Amino acid sequence: MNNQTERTLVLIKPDAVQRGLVGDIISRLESRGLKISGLKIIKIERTIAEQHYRIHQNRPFFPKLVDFITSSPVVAIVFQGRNAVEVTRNTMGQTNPSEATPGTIRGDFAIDIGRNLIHGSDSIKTAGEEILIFFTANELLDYEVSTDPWITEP
Ligand code: IDP
Ligand code: MG
Repeated sequence: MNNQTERTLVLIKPDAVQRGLVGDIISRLESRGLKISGLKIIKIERTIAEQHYRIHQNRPFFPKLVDFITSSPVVAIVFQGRNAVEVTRNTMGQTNPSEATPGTIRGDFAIDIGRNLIHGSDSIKTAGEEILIFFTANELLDYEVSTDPWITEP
């Protein structure tokens, strides 16, 4: 992985899995130019969810957030590419889907902050921590594809 490449954690949340939006969400991030480094479908355990969302542990919505994210399977993905953290965040759209710009995932498919379809790490530091919660090193691949120089200027 060259030093301009970042990795970020995406969780396609239970609402998106139940609504059949997994393919569309992956497709938007993939066609943006991000590469899948790791991917799996999992049912998140409560202790893992509490760890992942620990920054929000004192917020009133925390119990419902943990209930929701553990209620049904999620698709966990590590996306890799230049500015992967920022690119993923702006492809997702604002946290509250009612404020998210049309053209973003949340802006096109959601209306409720408690059903906003996707998680993406909010900084490079957070991404590093979150990836470790969901993936082991040998589950993450770094590989080249022939389109690399057509997506990212070397
Ligand atoms: P993010 O997912 O855009 O990074 P955060 O502020 O990190 O947003 O919040 C984590 C998740 O907690 C959100 O995606 C959303 O599902 C939920 N959440 C955040 N704020 C609220 C709220 O005010 N009410 C209900 N749920 C919320
Ligand atoms: Mg967040």
